[in-house]
Amino acid sequence: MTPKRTLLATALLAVAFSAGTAEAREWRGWNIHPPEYPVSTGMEYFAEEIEKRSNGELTAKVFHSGVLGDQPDAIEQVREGALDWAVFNFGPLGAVAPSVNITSLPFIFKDVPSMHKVMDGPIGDEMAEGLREIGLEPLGYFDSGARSFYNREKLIQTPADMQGEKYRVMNNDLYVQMVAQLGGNATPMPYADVFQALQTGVIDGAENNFPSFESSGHYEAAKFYSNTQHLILPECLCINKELFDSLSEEQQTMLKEVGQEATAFQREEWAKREEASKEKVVAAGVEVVEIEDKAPFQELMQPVYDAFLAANPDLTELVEKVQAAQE
Ligand code: BDP
Repeated sequence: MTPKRTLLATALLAVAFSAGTAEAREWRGWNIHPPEYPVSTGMEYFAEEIEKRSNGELTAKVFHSGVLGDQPDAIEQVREGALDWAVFNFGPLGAVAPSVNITSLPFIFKDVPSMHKVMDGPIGDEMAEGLREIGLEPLGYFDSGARSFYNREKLIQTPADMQGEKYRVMNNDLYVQMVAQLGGNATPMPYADVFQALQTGVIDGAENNFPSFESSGHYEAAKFYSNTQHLILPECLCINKELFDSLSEEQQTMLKEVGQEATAFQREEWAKREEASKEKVVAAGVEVVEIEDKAPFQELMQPVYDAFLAANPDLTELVEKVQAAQE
Protein backbone atom coordinates (compact mmCIF):
# COMPACT_ATOMS: atom_id res chain seq x y z
CA MET A 1 0.00 0.00 0.00
CA THR A 2 1.19 3.52 -0.80
CA PRO A 3 1.44 5.89 2.15
CA LYS A 4 -1.58 7.80 0.78
CA ARG A 5 -3.68 4.66 0.60
CA THR A 6 -2.59 3.63 4.07
CA LEU A 7 -3.76 6.99 5.35
CA LEU A 8 -7.08 6.64 3.63
CA ALA A 9 -7.55 3.12 4.94
CA THR A 10 -6.69 4.26 8.43
CA ALA A 11 -9.15 7.13 8.19
CA LEU A 12 -11.90 4.81 6.93
CA LEU A 13 -11.16 2.36 9.67
CA ALA A 14 -11.36 5.11 12.24
CA VAL A 15 -14.76 6.19 10.90
CA ALA A 16 -16.01 2.61 10.84
CA PHE A 17 -14.65 2.05 14.30
CA SER A 18 -16.17 5.15 15.82
CA ALA A 19 -19.53 4.37 14.17
CA GLY A 20 -19.17 0.86 15.52
CA THR A 21 -18.46 2.00 19.05
CA ALA A 22 -21.28 4.51 18.98
CA GLU A 23 -23.67 1.71 18.14
CA ALA A 24 -22.09 -0.68 20.59
CA ARG A 25 -22.37 1.65 23.57
CA GLU A 26 -22.55 -0.71 26.48
CA TRP A 27 -25.99 -0.67 28.15
CA ARG A 28 -25.83 -0.14 31.88
CA GLY A 29 -28.04 -2.51 33.82
CA TRP A 30 -29.19 -2.00 37.43
CA ASN A 31 -29.62 -4.98 39.74
CA ILE A 32 -30.20 -4.96 43.49
CA HIS A 33 -29.11 -8.58 44.08
CA PRO A 34 -25.70 -10.22 44.52
CA PRO A 35 -24.15 -11.94 41.47
CA GLU A 36 -25.26 -15.54 42.13
CA TYR A 37 -28.94 -14.67 42.82
CA PRO A 38 -31.50 -15.98 40.25
CA VAL A 39 -32.39 -12.46 39.06
CA SER A 40 -28.69 -11.81 38.52
CA THR A 41 -27.99 -14.98 36.55
CA GLY A 42 -31.12 -14.27 34.49
CA MET A 43 -29.77 -10.82 33.66
CA GLU A 44 -26.35 -12.24 32.78
CA TYR A 45 -28.06 -14.75 30.49
CA PHE A 46 -29.83 -11.88 28.73
CA ALA A 47 -26.62 -9.82 28.39
CA GLU A 48 -24.57 -12.70 27.01
CA GLU A 49 -27.19 -13.83 24.52
CA ILE A 50 -27.97 -10.44 23.03
CA GLU A 51 -24.27 -9.81 22.51
CA LYS A 52 -23.81 -13.20 20.83
CA ARG A 53 -26.87 -12.93 18.62
CA SER A 54 -26.13 -9.39 17.51
CA ASN A 55 -22.50 -10.36 16.76
CA GLY A 56 -21.31 -7.88 19.33
CA GLU A 57 -23.35 -4.97 18.00
CA LEU A 58 -25.36 -4.82 21.23
CA THR A 59 -23.57 -5.09 24.54
CA ALA A 60 -24.99 -4.89 28.04
CA LYS A 61 -23.42 -4.95 31.47
CA VAL A 62 -25.03 -5.72 34.82
CA PHE A 63 -24.10 -3.75 37.93
CA HIS A 64 -25.02 -6.13 40.74
CA SER A 65 -25.61 -5.68 44.48
CA GLY A 66 -27.36 -2.32 44.27
CA VAL A 67 -24.12 -0.43 43.60
CA LEU A 68 -26.07 1.92 41.31
CA GLY A 69 -28.44 2.92 44.12
CA ASP A 70 -31.84 2.08 45.55
CA GLN A 71 -34.75 0.80 43.50
CA PRO A 72 -37.12 3.80 43.33
CA ASP A 73 -34.25 5.99 42.05
CA ALA A 74 -33.13 3.34 39.59
CA ILE A 75 -36.68 3.10 38.19
CA GLU A 76 -36.58 6.85 37.50
CA GLN A 77 -33.18 6.53 35.89
CA VAL A 78 -34.19 3.75 33.50
CA ARG A 79 -37.38 5.66 32.65
CA GLU A 80 -35.33 8.73 31.78
CA GLY A 81 -32.54 6.83 30.02
CA ALA A 82 -29.78 7.65 32.52
CA LEU A 83 -29.58 3.86 32.96
CA ASP A 84 -30.55 1.47 30.16
CA TRP A 85 -32.05 -1.65 31.68
CA ALA A 86 -32.82 -3.49 34.91
CA VAL A 87 -34.94 -6.04 36.69
CA PHE A 88 -37.49 -4.24 38.83
CA ASN A 89 -39.91 -5.60 41.38
CA PHE A 90 -43.61 -4.86 40.76
CA GLY A 91 -43.84 -3.38 44.27
CA PRO A 92 -41.81 -0.22 43.72
CA LEU A 93 -42.86 -0.22 40.03
CA GLY A 94 -46.51 -0.15 41.10
CA ALA A 95 -45.88 3.05 43.03
CA VAL A 96 -45.43 4.79 39.64
CA ALA A 97 -47.54 2.61 37.30
CA PRO A 98 -51.15 2.20 38.55
CA SER A 99 -52.17 -0.85 36.48
CA VAL A 100 -49.06 -2.68 37.64
CA ASN A 101 -49.97 -1.81 41.23
CA ILE A 102 -52.84 -4.30 41.14
CA THR A 103 -50.27 -7.03 41.82
CA SER A 104 -49.53 -5.32 45.17
CA LEU A 105 -53.05 -5.79 46.47
CA PRO A 106 -52.40 -8.31 49.26
CA PHE A 107 -53.42 -11.89 48.44
CA ILE A 108 -54.56 -10.99 44.91
CA PHE A 109 -52.81 -14.10 43.56
CA LYS A 110 -53.78 -17.48 44.99
CA ASP A 111 -50.31 -18.90 44.50
CA VAL A 112 -47.22 -18.57 42.31
CA PRO A 113 -48.54 -20.74 39.40
CA SER A 114 -51.68 -18.52 39.30
CA MET A 115 -49.49 -15.42 39.15
CA HIS A 116 -47.58 -16.88 36.18
CA LYS A 117 -50.81 -17.82 34.45
CA VAL A 118 -52.15 -14.27 34.79
CA MET A 119 -48.90 -12.54 33.85
CA ASP A 120 -48.28 -14.78 30.82
CA GLY A 121 -51.71 -14.01 29.34
CA PRO A 122 -53.64 -10.93 28.13
CA ILE A 123 -53.56 -9.32 31.59
CA GLY A 124 -49.77 -9.37 31.51
CA ASP A 125 -50.00 -7.66 28.10
CA GLU A 126 -52.21 -4.94 29.59
CA MET A 127 -49.66 -4.36 32.34
CA ALA A 128 -46.94 -4.19 29.69
CA GLU A 129 -48.86 -1.25 28.18
CA GLY A 130 -48.90 0.39 31.61
CA LEU A 131 -45.12 0.01 31.76
CA ARG A 132 -44.64 1.44 28.27
CA GLU A 133 -46.67 4.46 29.33
CA ILE A 134 -44.06 5.23 31.98
CA GLY A 135 -41.13 4.75 29.59
CA LEU A 136 -40.19 1.11 30.18
CA GLU A 137 -40.31 -1.70 27.62
CA PRO A 138 -40.86 -5.05 29.39
CA LEU A 139 -39.03 -8.05 27.94
CA GLY A 140 -40.02 -10.67 30.49
CA TYR A 141 -41.69 -11.25 33.83
CA PHE A 142 -39.28 -12.87 36.27
CA ASP A 143 -40.30 -14.77 39.39
CA SER A 144 -39.80 -13.55 42.93
CA GLY A 145 -41.99 -16.08 44.71
CA ALA A 146 -44.13 -15.10 47.67
CA ARG A 147 -43.33 -12.61 50.42
CA SER A 148 -43.95 -13.41 54.07
CA PHE A 149 -43.39 -11.69 57.41
CA TYR A 150 -40.38 -12.33 59.62
CA ASN A 151 -39.64 -11.03 63.07
CA ARG A 152 -36.70 -10.69 65.45
CA GLU A 153 -38.50 -12.00 68.49
CA LYS A 154 -41.72 -13.78 67.75
CA LEU A 155 -43.64 -15.95 65.34
CA ILE A 156 -46.58 -14.27 63.71
CA GLN A 157 -49.47 -16.71 63.49
CA THR A 158 -52.49 -14.41 63.55
CA PRO A 159 -52.89 -10.67 62.94
CA ALA A 160 -53.10 -10.22 66.74
CA ASP A 161 -49.38 -11.12 66.85
CA MET A 162 -48.61 -8.06 64.71
CA GLN A 163 -50.12 -5.54 67.12
CA GLY A 164 -47.80 -2.57 67.55
CA GLU A 165 -44.91 -4.28 65.77
CA LYS A 166 -42.79 -2.18 63.43
CA TYR A 167 -42.21 -3.61 59.97
CA ARG A 168 -40.05 -2.45 57.12
CA VAL A 169 -41.88 -2.44 53.78
CA MET A 170 -40.88 -1.57 50.22
CA ASN A 171 -41.64 1.86 48.89
CA ASN A 172 -45.36 1.61 48.11
CA ASP A 173 -48.25 3.10 50.01
CA LEU A 174 -50.33 -0.05 49.67
CA TYR A 175 -47.92 -1.84 52.00
CA VAL A 176 -48.22 0.87 54.64
CA GLN A 177 -52.00 0.37 54.57
CA MET A 178 -51.61 -3.42 54.56
CA VAL A 179 -49.48 -3.46 57.73
CA ALA A 180 -51.73 -0.89 59.42
CA GLN A 181 -54.76 -3.10 58.74
CA LEU A 182 -52.94 -5.95 60.44
CA GLY A 183 -52.33 -3.79 63.49
CA GLY A 184 -48.65 -3.04 62.93
CA ASN A 185 -46.68 0.04 61.88
CA ALA A 186 -44.94 0.11 58.53
CA THR A 187 -41.75 1.95 57.68
CA PRO A 188 -40.75 2.18 54.01
CA MET A 189 -36.97 1.86 53.89
CA PRO A 190 -34.31 1.09 51.23
CA TYR A 191 -33.48 -2.61 50.99
CA ALA A 192 -29.82 -1.95 51.79
CA ASP A 193 -30.70 -0.47 55.21
CA VAL A 194 -32.89 -3.31 56.47
CA PHE A 195 -30.17 -5.58 57.83
CA GLN A 196 -28.83 -2.98 60.21
CA ALA A 197 -32.31 -1.84 61.21
CA LEU A 198 -33.13 -5.43 62.17
CA GLN A 199 -29.89 -5.92 64.01
CA THR A 200 -30.24 -2.78 66.06
CA GLY A 201 -33.95 -3.23 66.71
CA VAL A 202 -35.02 -0.06 64.86
CA ILE A 203 -37.64 -2.39 63.34
CA ASP A 204 -39.14 -5.61 64.71
CA GLY A 205 -39.42 -7.29 61.37
CA ALA A 206 -39.71 -7.13 57.62
CA GLU A 207 -41.19 -9.21 54.84
CA ASN A 208 -39.65 -10.96 51.87
CA ASN A 209 -39.29 -14.23 49.96
CA PHE A 210 -36.87 -16.95 51.11
CA PRO A 211 -34.05 -16.14 48.64
CA SER A 212 -33.91 -12.47 49.66
CA PHE A 213 -34.39 -13.27 53.36
CA GLU A 214 -31.35 -15.49 53.02
CA SER A 215 -29.07 -13.58 50.60
CA SER A 216 -29.52 -10.28 52.47
CA GLY A 217 -28.50 -11.93 55.75
CA HIS A 218 -31.76 -10.80 57.39
CA TYR A 219 -32.19 -14.34 58.74
CA GLU A 220 -29.19 -13.78 60.97
CA ALA A 221 -31.10 -11.05 62.82
CA ALA A 222 -34.69 -12.27 62.47
CA LYS A 223 -35.12 -15.91 63.44
CA PHE A 224 -38.90 -16.21 63.08
CA TYR A 225 -40.41 -16.59 59.61
CA SER A 226 -44.19 -16.94 59.17
CA ASN A 227 -45.23 -18.17 55.75
CA THR A 228 -48.08 -15.68 55.27
CA GLN A 229 -47.41 -15.32 51.50
CA HIS A 230 -49.36 -12.08 51.50
CA LEU A 231 -47.71 -10.76 48.35
CA ILE A 232 -46.79 -12.64 45.19
CA LEU A 233 -44.98 -10.13 43.05
CA PRO A 234 -43.60 -10.57 39.56
CA GLU A 235 -40.45 -8.73 38.52
CA CYS A 236 -39.87 -7.04 35.20
CA LEU A 237 -36.87 -7.37 32.93
CA CYS A 238 -37.17 -3.91 31.39
CA ILE A 239 -35.27 -1.67 29.03
CA ASN A 240 -35.64 2.07 28.50
CA LYS A 241 -38.43 2.41 25.94
CA GLU A 242 -36.77 5.07 23.80
CA LEU A 243 -33.69 2.91 23.49
CA PHE A 244 -35.81 -0.08 22.52
CA ASP A 245 -37.72 1.98 19.94
CA SER A 246 -34.45 3.18 18.39
CA LEU A 247 -33.41 -0.39 17.52
CA SER A 248 -34.07 -2.13 14.20
CA GLU A 249 -37.09 -4.39 13.94
CA GLU A 250 -34.78 -7.37 13.75
CA GLN A 251 -32.98 -6.35 16.92
CA GLN A 252 -36.27 -5.75 18.73
CA THR A 253 -37.52 -9.22 17.80
CA MET A 254 -34.25 -10.76 18.95
CA LEU A 255 -34.42 -8.90 22.26
CA LYS A 256 -37.96 -10.11 22.88
CA GLU A 257 -36.94 -13.69 22.15
CA VAL A 258 -33.94 -13.52 24.45
CA GLY A 259 -36.13 -11.86 27.10
CA GLN A 260 -38.51 -14.82 27.00
CA GLU A 261 -35.66 -17.33 27.20
CA ALA A 262 -34.04 -15.46 30.07
CA THR A 263 -37.42 -15.54 31.85
CA ALA A 264 -37.79 -19.31 31.46
CA PHE A 265 -34.22 -19.74 32.69
CA GLN A 266 -34.75 -17.40 35.65
CA ARG A 267 -37.94 -19.13 36.77
CA GLU A 268 -36.16 -22.49 36.89
CA GLU A 269 -33.26 -21.00 38.80
CA TRP A 270 -35.74 -19.35 41.14
CA ALA A 271 -37.49 -22.60 42.05
CA LYS A 272 -34.14 -24.22 42.91
CA ARG A 273 -32.95 -21.24 44.93
CA GLU A 274 -36.17 -21.01 46.91
CA GLU A 275 -35.66 -24.55 48.21
CA ALA A 276 -31.96 -24.03 48.88
CA SER A 277 -32.53 -20.76 50.73
CA LYS A 278 -35.24 -22.25 52.88
CA GLU A 279 -32.95 -25.16 53.82
CA LYS A 280 -30.11 -22.78 54.58
CA VAL A 281 -32.09 -20.56 56.95
CA VAL A 282 -33.66 -23.51 58.73
CA ALA A 283 -30.20 -25.04 59.21
CA ALA A 284 -29.11 -21.69 60.66
CA GLY A 285 -31.81 -21.92 63.33
CA VAL A 286 -34.71 -19.99 61.79
CA GLU A 287 -38.11 -21.21 62.89
CA VAL A 288 -40.52 -21.36 59.93
CA VAL A 289 -44.24 -21.64 60.56
CA GLU A 290 -46.81 -22.45 57.87
CA ILE A 291 -50.02 -20.44 58.11
CA GLU A 292 -52.69 -23.03 57.34
CA ASP A 293 -55.57 -20.57 57.61
CA LYS A 294 -54.80 -17.26 55.91
CA ALA A 295 -58.41 -16.06 56.13
CA PRO A 296 -57.90 -13.89 59.25
CA PHE A 297 -55.18 -11.97 57.38
CA GLN A 298 -57.10 -11.84 54.11
CA GLU A 299 -60.33 -10.59 55.64
CA LEU A 300 -58.60 -7.51 57.01
CA MET A 301 -57.51 -6.47 53.52
CA GLN A 302 -60.89 -5.34 52.20
CA PRO A 303 -60.31 -1.65 53.15
CA VAL A 304 -57.00 -1.74 51.24
CA TYR A 305 -58.84 -2.93 48.12
CA ASP A 306 -61.66 -0.42 48.65
CA ALA A 307 -59.29 2.53 48.99
CA PHE A 308 -57.29 1.43 45.95
CA LEU A 309 -60.38 1.12 43.76
CA ALA A 310 -61.80 4.40 45.04
CA ALA A 311 -58.58 6.10 43.95
CA ASN A 312 -58.38 4.12 40.67
CA PRO A 313 -61.96 3.40 39.57
CA ASP A 314 -60.80 2.72 36.01
CA LEU A 315 -58.87 -0.32 37.28
CA THR A 316 -61.92 -2.11 38.73
CA GLU A 317 -62.35 -4.23 35.62
CA LEU A 318 -58.70 -5.25 35.56
CA VAL A 319 -58.82 -6.30 39.24
CA GLU A 320 -61.89 -8.40 38.47
CA LYS A 321 -60.17 -9.93 35.47
CA VAL A 322 -57.14 -10.89 37.60
CA GLN A 323 -59.44 -12.57 40.10
CA ALA A 324 -61.58 -14.31 37.45
CA ALA A 325 -58.50 -15.64 35.62
CA GLN A 326 -57.63 -17.71 38.70
CA GLU A 327 -61.03 -19.31 39.28
C1 BDP B 1 -36.61 -8.53 46.83
C2 BDP B 1 -36.81 -7.96 45.44
C3 BDP B 1 -36.10 -6.64 45.30
C4 BDP B 1 -36.53 -5.70 46.38
C5 BDP B 1 -36.36 -6.35 47.74
C6 BDP B 1 -36.86 -5.44 48.87
O1 BDP B 1 -36.34 -8.88 44.47
O2 BDP B 1 -36.34 -6.07 44.04
O3 BDP B 1 -35.78 -4.52 46.36
O4 BDP B 1 -37.06 -7.58 47.79
O5 BDP B 1 -37.50 -5.93 49.77
O6 BDP B 1 -37.35 -9.72 46.96
O7 BDP B 1 -36.59 -4.23 48.79
